[in-house]
Amino acid sequence: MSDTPVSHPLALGPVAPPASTVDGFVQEFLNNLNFRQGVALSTSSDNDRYLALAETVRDYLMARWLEDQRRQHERQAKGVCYLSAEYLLGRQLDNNLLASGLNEIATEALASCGIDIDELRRLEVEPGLGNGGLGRLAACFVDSLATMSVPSIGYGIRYEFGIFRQTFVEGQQAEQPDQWLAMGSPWEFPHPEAAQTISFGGHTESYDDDGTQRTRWVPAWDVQAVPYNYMVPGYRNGRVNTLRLWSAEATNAFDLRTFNSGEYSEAVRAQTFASNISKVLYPEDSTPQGKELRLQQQYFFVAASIRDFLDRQLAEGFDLKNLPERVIFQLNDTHPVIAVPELMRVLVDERGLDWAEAWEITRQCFAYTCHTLLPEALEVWSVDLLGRLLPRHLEIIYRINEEFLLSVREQFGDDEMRIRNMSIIGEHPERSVRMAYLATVAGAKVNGVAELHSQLLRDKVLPDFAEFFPGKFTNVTNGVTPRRFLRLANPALSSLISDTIGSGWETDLDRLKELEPHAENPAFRAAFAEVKAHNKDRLRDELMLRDGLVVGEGHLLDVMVKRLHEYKRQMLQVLHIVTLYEGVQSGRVKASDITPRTFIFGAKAAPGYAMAKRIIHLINAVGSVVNNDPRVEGRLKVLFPPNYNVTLAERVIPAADLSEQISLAGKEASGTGNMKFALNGALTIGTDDGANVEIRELVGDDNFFLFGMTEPEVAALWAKGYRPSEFYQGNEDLRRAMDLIASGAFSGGDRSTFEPIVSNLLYDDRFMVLADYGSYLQAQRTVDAAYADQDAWTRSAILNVARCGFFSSDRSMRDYIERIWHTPPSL
Ligand code: GL2
Repeated sequence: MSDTPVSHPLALGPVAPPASTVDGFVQEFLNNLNFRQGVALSTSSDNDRYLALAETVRDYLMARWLEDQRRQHERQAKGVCYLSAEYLLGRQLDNNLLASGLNEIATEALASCGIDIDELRRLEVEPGLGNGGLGRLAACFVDSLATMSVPSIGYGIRYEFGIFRQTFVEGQQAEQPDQWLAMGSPWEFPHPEAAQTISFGGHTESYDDDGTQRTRWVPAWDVQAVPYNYMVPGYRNGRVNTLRLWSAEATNAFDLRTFNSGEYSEAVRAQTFASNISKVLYPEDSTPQGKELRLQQQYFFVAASIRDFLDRQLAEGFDLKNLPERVIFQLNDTHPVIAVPELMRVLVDERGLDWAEAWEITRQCFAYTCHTLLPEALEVWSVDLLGRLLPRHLEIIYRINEEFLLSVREQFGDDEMRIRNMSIIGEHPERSVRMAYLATVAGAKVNGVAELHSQLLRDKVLPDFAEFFPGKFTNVTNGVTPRRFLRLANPALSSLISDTIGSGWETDLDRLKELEPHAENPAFRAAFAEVKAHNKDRLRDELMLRDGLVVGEGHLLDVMVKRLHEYKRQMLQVLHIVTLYEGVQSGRVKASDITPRTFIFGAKAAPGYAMAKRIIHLINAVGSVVNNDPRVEGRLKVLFPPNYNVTLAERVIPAADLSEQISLAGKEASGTGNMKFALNGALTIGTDDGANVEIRELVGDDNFFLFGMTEPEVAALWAKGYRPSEFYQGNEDLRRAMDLIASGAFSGGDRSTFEPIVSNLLYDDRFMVLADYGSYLQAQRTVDAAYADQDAWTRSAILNVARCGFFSSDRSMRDYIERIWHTPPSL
C-alpha cells in the first residue's frame, strides 16, 4: 500500500453498488460482458453470458462484502473460524441471486437482452469440494452464519478436482475427474500476495535463546498456500461473510537453470509436487485412508488458516493471551485436528510464550465436532509418518499426551488399562496418534451431531474421556439451510407457505408450525398435493433431459439418495424391490395388486470400496430387468441417475413421497438428507438412528414409518451372536429374493456376478440387513396402505413440514453459539 493521501471523494468509500433496477443490472451485465469477457452481446457464447451474469451478481454484493470485512477488522469482535476439509457448496449463482434479492431484476434484465436466465443457470458446474453430509453441513453452516450476522470465516481447501464425476458403464460405476474449474470460476478471488509459506519435513533442534532453552523446527521443504476468497452472502440481510479456500503452489515456480540445461521434468518437479497437495479431494466418505498426501492436505490448510487469522485478522499489537476472547476454531471432524499442535508450535516456538501459557490459550480456542460412530472412521496417523512430515508437531503431541496422562493418573491412580485406553498415542496395530483423542483433550467442548449420536459418543466411544472431563461433552443436532433446500429447491411449496403464513419463515423456520392447523383444511391439502405433483413433473422432465430416465406417472416416489455404504443399507431396499418383483415374475402376485412405485437411487461409492461398487452394479442390474419385464406392467421402476450431487438433490428431494433413512441403528451419526426430505413433505421410512429419532419425535409416530431394531437391540443381538443365515432360513420372502439374486436372474444367468453380495449377507452381514428385513418389509406394506389414502397421506406430509422447523441450520448455529462458541451476532 502506498502512503499517498486519499483525496478523491469517491475513493474515500464505501464503494457504491450498481443501481438495483433492471436498467442498472443491464448496464453492469453489459459492462462485464464487454470489459471482462471481451465480447459483444451479439457474439457472446452462453459461457460468456453465464460468467458476465455471475460477475454482475458479485458486483452487487461487493460493497457489502468489503464493508463487512472492514468492520470486522475494526471491531475485533469474537468470531468463529470454521475449519473444514470439505465444503460441498452446490451451485452459487442461484443461491447468490436469492440471497441478494436480485432474482426478478436479473431475470427481467436478461430477458430484455434476449437471454433466458434459466438456460444460464444450468451452465454452472457446482463446486463439489466435499463427499457428502459432512461437507454439505459445512456449507449449510456458513450460510446460516452469514444470515445470522455472526462474524466468521470458513477455511478449507480449494481442490482443483472435487468429488469425481460418476458414470455407469454396463451398470458399473466409472469415475471421471471433476473439472469444475475448466470453464472459469467467477465466484472466487485469488490473492497470491497474501500467500503463506507452509513447511514440511526436516528435523527439530534446541538452541539457547538468551539463557532459555528453546526448540525450533528446521523444515526440509515448503509450499505456498494461496488464498481464494468466496463470498458467503446472508439471506437478504446485506451481510457477506468470507469462505477462504487455500490452493497449493510451488515456492519457486521452477528452476530455470535446470530447465535450460535440458532437464525439463526435473525443473518443474517442485511445482508438480506442491500443486499435488490441493489437486484432488479424497473420495473416501467416513473411512479415512491414512495416506501421506492426506496428512499434507490437512496440515497445509490448517497451518495457512491459523497463520492467516493471527497475521491478518487480528489488530496490530493484539495480545495473544486474549486470543480465546477473540476466536474459536471449530474442528469439523478430525481432519483439521493437526491445528492443535500447530497453534502450540506457533505460540511457543514463534511467539515465545511458555508452554503452560500457550496450552491455556490453545485449550480454550478449539472445539471439536465428531461426525461418526464407526470405530474404523476415527482417524489415526502413524507416528512414523507424522514424525517424518511434521517432526515438531509430533514432539508437541507427545508432551500434550504426557501431561494429560499425568493428570489422569492423579485422578484415577495407576490404572494402567485406563491409561492405555486414554493415551493419545495408540500402540496397536502400530504406534499412532489418535486424532479424536487429541481433539477431545484439547477441545473446550466436544459435540456429537444428533442426540443419539452424542449419547453414544459419551457412553460408548469416549466413555473414559466423558468421565474425566465432565461438562465437556455436548450435543448439537445438525440442521440444513432452509434457503437452499426449501426456498430455492422448492419454489412451489415456498410460495404456498408464504401465501399461507406470510414470508419470514426462511429465517425463522419454527414459524412453519403455523402451517399445522391448515393440515385440516381440504383446500390447503389440495393445494399441497398439487405442489407435490408439480414437483414430480419437474423431476420427470429433469431426469428425461439429464439421463433419458422415465419416472412412472402416478407412482409413489420412493427415494434413497446418499453415499453408498454398507451401513446405510441400500441392500434392504434392493431386497424389497426384488421381493416385489419375485412375486410378480413367479406368478404368485398380480402386478395390478402392487402399488405403482418409482424407486430412485442416487449414490457414489468410494472408488476403492469394492462391495459398495458391487451393490451399485446390482441396483442397475435389478433396474434393467424389472423395468423391462412386461409382466410388471410398468408398475415398478428402478431409476439410478448417475452422479448424484447437490444440484440433483435440489430436484429430487421436493418431488419425493417417501424418504428412505434405513441405516442400522447406532451407525448413522445424524444424517441430514432425512431433514431435507421431511421439510419438503416426504414421509420417512426409517430406523431409530441418528436424527431420525428426533424427526420421529417431532412429527409423531403416525407420520413416520418406523421399523428395525433399536441400538440396544442391535448391541444385544451382537452380544448373543448374530447368525444371518437363520434369518434367511426363517423368512420365505427373504429366501426367495436372495435365491433369485443368486440364481443369476439379474446377471444374464451368471451366478458368480453377485455371489459376493449374497454370501456376505448370509455369512457376515455386519450391518444386519437380514435381521431387519422382515420388519422393513412390514413397514413398506404399511406405506402402501397409507399411500392408498391420498388425502390422509397429504395431511401427514403437511405435518412433517410444519413440525420440522427445528432442523434449520440456523437453530444449529444458535446451539453452537450458546453451548460452545459464545459469539454474539455483530450487526
Ligand atoms: C457424516 C455422518 O456420516 C452423517 O451421519 C452426518 O449427518 C454428517 C454430518 O454431521 O457427517 N460423517 C462423515 O464422515 N460423513 C458424514 O456425512 N461423510
